[in-house]
This record gives sequence, structure tokens and C-alpha cells, in this order.
Amino acid sequence: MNRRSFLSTMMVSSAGVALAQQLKSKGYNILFIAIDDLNDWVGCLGGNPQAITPNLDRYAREHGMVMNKAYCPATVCGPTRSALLTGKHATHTGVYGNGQNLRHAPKAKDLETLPEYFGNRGYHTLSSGKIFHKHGDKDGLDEGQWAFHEHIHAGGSNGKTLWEEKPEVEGIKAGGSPFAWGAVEGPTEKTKDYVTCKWAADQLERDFDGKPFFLAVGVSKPHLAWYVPQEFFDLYPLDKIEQVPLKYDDLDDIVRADGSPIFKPGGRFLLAEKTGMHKNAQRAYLACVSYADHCLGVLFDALAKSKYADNTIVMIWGDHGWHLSEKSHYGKTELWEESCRVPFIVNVPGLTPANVKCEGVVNLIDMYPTLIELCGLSPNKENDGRSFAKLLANPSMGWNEPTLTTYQYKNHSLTDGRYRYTWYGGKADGAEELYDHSTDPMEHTNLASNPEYKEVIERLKKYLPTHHEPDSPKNPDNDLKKGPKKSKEEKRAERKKQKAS
Ligand SMILES: [Ca+2]
Ligand SMILES: [Ca+2]
Repeated sequence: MNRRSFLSTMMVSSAGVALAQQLKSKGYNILFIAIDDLNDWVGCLGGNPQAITPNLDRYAREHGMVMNKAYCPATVCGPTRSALLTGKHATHTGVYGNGQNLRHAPKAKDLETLPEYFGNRGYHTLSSGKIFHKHGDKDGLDEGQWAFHEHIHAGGSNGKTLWEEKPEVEGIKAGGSPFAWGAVEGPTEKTKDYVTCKWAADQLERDFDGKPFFLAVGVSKPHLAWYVPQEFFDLYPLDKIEQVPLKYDDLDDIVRADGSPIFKPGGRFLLAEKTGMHKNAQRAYLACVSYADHCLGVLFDALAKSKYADNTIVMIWGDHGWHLSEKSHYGKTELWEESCRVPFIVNVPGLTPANVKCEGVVNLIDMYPTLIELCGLSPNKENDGRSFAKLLANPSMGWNEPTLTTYQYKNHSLTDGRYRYTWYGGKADGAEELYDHSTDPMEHTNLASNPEYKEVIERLKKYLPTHHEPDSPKNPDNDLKKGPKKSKEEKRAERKKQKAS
């Protein structure tokens, strides 16, 4: 143990003793920052050493604690956000897919969501950008505005496209969001995430009638499509990009009982492969990560200068991971580490030591009960997660209970910080995967059929959910992706209203 970590251990032990007292005296505000589809390609997370993220890195170094083993409750936007915002796993709500709006799910619609919980208990709640998943609904676009006292639809618009790349091969479909990228005309200050972060920065100059605030900010990149200003592509010269190593046979050992493979290479992977665009795609993702980081810098600077700097809890999280060719896959959805692990940085002034990496296993669904405990509210009995407030005060304590990530009905993955165990009860008749991260961090060797690991599997299996709520109804109005059509006058009036507020 070097001197620095010894001192930080001393500091956190005393913090642990005084946890309850310290928290009661604070009256914290909350800054809740979601970054859509950001994986661990962030400097301080170490997922890709090429990532240029000076603002997130500086925030972690000076203020935040990096939760190095943080996992999402589900590996797609809608279900992971539904779970962490309602505090309930998909297995209890039946919200397993992006087409299901929690507001129409019988087991989710009456739950008090995280912002409502704070809003109903003395907090002023406000948001902009994607916090809840968006759904077209009969009354228009439902982006969770009902959960906040104030919600501003994300503004800004990217300028015209300067150049773009869109890998195309006849007969191969990418699937999902457009697999395309390129540079848009600046200035960066006019683009969506910058406008959102600037809006949030401006809120920190307000008073909230003496109430604490819950400010939620949703950053949209690096979600596809990867269009950001040229300056962010310029950070990564294409010929300097170090491509993720390919392992073509990696899926061969993930098989059904009859030995047939469960997975095949994804459409986006095949497009990148056939067009020779792996480097281009990975560069574009990195450019979007740096763009998101740049926009967040505006918010971090504003917080540091504001009167709320010392009494605001900050939680910065990505909603799930993202594969960039690992397991022959570009995207989220499946239950491997690259999809399940998320960036998560936490600052609780007076409690969390800065510049510390915490190896305790946490899940984003744990944020709800943790924020409740940190802010001294009474617990919500409906919460599935467990508060990690103690861990924040004492980041080296033992904490590694296996945590759950779900993808669709009856497919689950558990990790305890060393092993990842996955069970495909819905997808492949109970087929399994087991990886040992102490020797195989990229999950290349499936140990599930190796008898030496029988006990490990038996131990982890006990944590699989016992209840599987059937799929909740698909949102009947989901094809109204953007809500009913609006006239030019209506749109203009809306913009005016947003500007004024
Ligand atoms: Ca997402
Ligand atoms: Ca493999």
C-alpha cells in the first residue's frame, strides 16, 4: 500500500463511522447524468487507451469515485432505464424491450419512479435529454416529462452533414439504428448535447425556492448514428487507430445442448468486415465519446463554480455497454461483459474520496435506494436494488454479491466481480456460459461445460430470478415514434416556449 492509498483508507474509515451524521447534515441536491450507449471507452475506465475524455477523467480525478465494476440491469435502453428508474428488475415488471412503455405495463405503471420519489418529498425535479426511454403515445411523445416538475425537450440541431460513411453490402442488413457516421457542420455550441449540457449548467445559477433539486441530464451520444462535428474526428487520425483485435471463432463455444451455436456474427459486424471499415467505425464511436465528454465539461465547470458545488451528489452513468467488434458484434443487447458493464462515476461531497477506483460490484438499479439513503428519505419498499451508500464511504469493503443483468424474457447474466455466469432460459433452452475474468477478461473461453467449475455455477445459479413476469403489452402507439404530426406553427410555438423557459 503506498502512502496515498493508506491516507485515503484512513480517511474513508472515519467517513464510514460518521456516515449517518454526515449525511443528515448535508441536505444534498442531485445531479443525475445519463449518457446513452457509452461503454467503458473512457480514459478513467480503461476500456480503450485511445479514448480522449479529459473532462470525465478530470472529474473522476478531482471529485468522483469510479465504480469500476458497475453493471446495467438490462442491456437495451428502454428496459435498463425502466428498471433503474422504477427500481424494479424487468423480471418483476415485464418491461423487457424498447417497444414496451413502463406506463402501460401493469406491474410498472403504478410504481413511483426515482424522480417522482424525490419530487413528492420536497425536491424540485427538472430534466432535459433522454432519461426515460422515448415512446410515441396517444398524447404525443412520451419522454418521461410526467415524472418531473420541469422537462425541456432536448434542443439544438446538428448542421448539415459534411461527409458521411455508411457501410453497405448487398444482402446484409445492419439492423436497429442506422450504422452510419460522419462529420456535421458546427459550431459545436449549436449541437444537441451541448445545448442540453448548457441548459443544465444554466440551471445551476437558479434558486429553487429553498428546495433541494433533482436535476437529470441526458446526453445522446455515443448512441448511433455517429454524427458529430469534425473537430472530434480530428482527435483520432484514422491511420493511428488501433483496431480491437478480431477473434473469429469466439462464438463457437457458446452452444445449445445439441452442440449447435447460439450466435452468429451480427449484421453491423459483417458490414464492417466486408467493407473493411472496422477502424472507421471504432474511430467514429471514439469521436462521439469525445464529443459527449466535451459537452459534459461545460456542466462540470458550471457545477464547480456554482453555489451547489459542495452539496450536490453527482451520479454519471451509461445506460448499458456497447460492443465494437468483440464477439463479432457491433451494438448492445447480448449478455457479455462488453454489453453489461457501464461507466459509473459517483461524487458525494464529504463522503466519497476523489481519485479512487472502487472494485465493489454495483448495479445501476442500486442507484435508487442509494440516493434515498444518502438524502435521508425513507426507503421505498418496492426497490429491488440495494443501497451502496456504505460502500461509497468505504470503497475497499467486501461488497461483491452477484448482480443481475437481463436481456429479454428468461435470459440472465450474473457477475460477482470475478465470474460471469449466463443462462439462456428463454433464448436457448437453458444453455449456459461461464467466464473467469481473473484469467480471461475478454470472455473468450466458455467454461460452462468444464466440470471443474460445477461448484462455481451452482453457487451463482442460486442468484437467478425465481419470478419471470410475462412480457408487458407492446406500446399500442409505438409506431408514433415522434408522436402525432405537428404543424409548422405548433413547432415554432414550442421552440419559442422552450427558449423563453
Ligand atoms: Ca442506450
Ligand atoms: Ca469463445
